[in-house]
Amino acid sequence: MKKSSKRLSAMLGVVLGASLVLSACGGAGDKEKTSDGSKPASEEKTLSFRMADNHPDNYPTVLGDKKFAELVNEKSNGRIKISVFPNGQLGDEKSIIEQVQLGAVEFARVSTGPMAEFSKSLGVFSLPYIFDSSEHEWDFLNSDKGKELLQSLEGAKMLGLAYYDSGARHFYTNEPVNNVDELKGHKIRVQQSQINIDLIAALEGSATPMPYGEVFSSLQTGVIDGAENNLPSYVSANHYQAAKNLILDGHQRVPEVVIASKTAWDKLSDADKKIIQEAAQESVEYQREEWAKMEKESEEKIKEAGVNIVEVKDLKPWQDKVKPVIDKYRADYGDVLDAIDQARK
Ligand code: BDP
Repeated sequence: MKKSSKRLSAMLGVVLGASLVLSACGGAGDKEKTSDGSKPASEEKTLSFRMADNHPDNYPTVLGDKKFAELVNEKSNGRIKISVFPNGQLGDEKSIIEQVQLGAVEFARVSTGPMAEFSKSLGVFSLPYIFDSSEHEWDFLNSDKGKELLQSLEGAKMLGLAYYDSGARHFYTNEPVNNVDELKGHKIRVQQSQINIDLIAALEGSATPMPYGEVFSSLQTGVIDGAENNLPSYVSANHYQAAKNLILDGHQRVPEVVIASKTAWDKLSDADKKIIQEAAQESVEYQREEWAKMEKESEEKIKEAGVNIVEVKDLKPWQDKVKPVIDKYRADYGDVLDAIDQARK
């Protein structure tokens, strides 16, 4: 019942979204003057857009989205309105990316994990242990190559506007896992991409790709033995209540990305594009501050909840075991991997 009503509202959303794009952007390229010679209608038209996020209200990405929307509204003197739909209200992440490609949803904040299946270049972020730290990751994201990747989505009918922080991902399971070899045989949920499937295969587990929103109940019912994510997701999606064993291996740093639909984008004036691009970039600092806060809070929460936390002192056995994944994808991502190495201080 709940699921079908969700689906219905998502479907209605597609129709509504499409009509919004039409009414919002229909005249954006129209340079005609009005009969009294005042400004072209396109410059005065109010534009309304939707932005999707699969996290709950107050999660750092949703706070970032709202800051982005607020800045766009301010910079356009209230003319451009972006309404944020959190909680996966407009659909799961994969379907959101598809809707953005179609122009049915104009903006979204998604993980670069599933984006890999739509725009191969972003797949590099799902490769294991390529960043040493948050600083290393962000030095790369802010480098020319990092920016180039963000701008590489046009072929997939999207635009990358900004990266958001998503920390490091760790494994968590219903049974204790004390070292890399103990992951063997576990059924682990992963983000929906081939690299993630290969990663679990290298760790001798069995990969179960599925949408994020299904992970909690799948952990509870035993459909999967474990999953992996950053600490704020582990806590806010309640995974920590179902999988109480956490091993801090930090296998990936998969940044979030704010995307725009190219269909909607192409109908915007250059001035409006600039407003939106600047607002997205300006929202990053705030999102990262909120991220840092929630990472700390989540750490406290899992300690209080009595989660069995295993530190990984030596990453070498983990890195050795997943080397075939890096080897398999080196041909695809060699230049980016080199740039990531160079961003290491
Ligand atoms: C979280 C990302 C979210 C993904 C989720 C996942 O913020 O966008 O949907 O991971 O594992 O960290 O699918």
